[in-house]
Amino acid sequence: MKKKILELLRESEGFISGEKISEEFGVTRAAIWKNINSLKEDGYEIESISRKGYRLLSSPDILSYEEIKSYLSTQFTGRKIYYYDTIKSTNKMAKEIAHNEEEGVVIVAEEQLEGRGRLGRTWESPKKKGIYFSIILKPQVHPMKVSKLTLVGAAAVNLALEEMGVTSNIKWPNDILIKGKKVCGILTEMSSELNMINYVVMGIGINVNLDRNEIPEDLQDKATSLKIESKDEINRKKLMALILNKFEKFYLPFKEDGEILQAIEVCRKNSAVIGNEVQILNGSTKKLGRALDINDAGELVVEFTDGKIQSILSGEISIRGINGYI
Ligand code: BT5
Repeated sequence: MKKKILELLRESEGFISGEKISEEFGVTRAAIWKNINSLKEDGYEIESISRKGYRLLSSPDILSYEEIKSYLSTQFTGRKIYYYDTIKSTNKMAKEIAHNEEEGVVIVAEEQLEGRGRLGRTWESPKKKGIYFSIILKPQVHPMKVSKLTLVGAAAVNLALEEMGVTSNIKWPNDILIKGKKVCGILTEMSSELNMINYVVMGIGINVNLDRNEIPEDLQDKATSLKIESKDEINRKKLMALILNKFEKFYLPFKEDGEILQAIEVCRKNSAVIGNEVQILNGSTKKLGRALDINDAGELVVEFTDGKIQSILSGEISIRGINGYI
């Protein structure tokens, strides 16, 4: 009922009377009053004037389905969204519910208390300053193909940022950088049998409206936000929807035959890595080389210092910058 009343308020230009809302939904005036109050508690600014009725003045800056849907053009991605004000980790929650949910379901939170990176690392997720969400996927392809899915997320974020007027680069396989500093990280996790995927969870975290002093001390020299770089507040609702739109477009071919050629092309064109000297970290060993390309399987092609050329399926790399490897 609350959602329907919100919809009606949005659609009506000017005031809508309590009487009209009661007629529309067949509920009492008291019930309407209760729902309006609940919407106000959610952050909607609603003016109420006796004999005139109710008018929506403003909507809160939150990432619920109701708020992002006007920008969404997907068939199934983000058409069901579990929205949390605070959560430990959207990836953790997504994995808990994935068995009973359909592909495309999204878990989003305004804040994560235990946001996670790869290998047990942390993802800083301050409240309402970023976008933190996870998408549940159920592709019927071989589990071996899943690691390249991260590139679908990376290409989607890169193009969505471009559409918002922010130029970024993709640091294979899971980071988005602006001028060499990390603005977004992607964590892809999977549950599978030997040759069948149960589910994949792709978590995307983006630093959106953080000011410089809101970036944690230890990340100051390697992290940034969209606001810091573009010197403007960014519309989080629109950005999240654009990412989901582009994600679905790149993901559909993967569902068909496990290929993601369009996404890989975006990752190549906007790569922060190709042509640069890189350090490949594998457990405790480090190898130096030059990144040559990303092949059609989504692997990074590297020429090592001994002249050997190898394709790397997934892993940790750092790029040589002016101050050494970052
Ligand atoms: C990642 O790991 O970059 C994956 C991050 C995924 C976060 C999303 S948010 C929604 C979903 N739910 C989750 O719990 N996670 C996902 P990795 O490549 O391992 O990078 C982690 C490293 O990035 C940390 O060790 C820090 O050095 C740095 N870092 C942490 N928070 C950051 C931030 N907000 N901005 C930039 N860098 C950060």
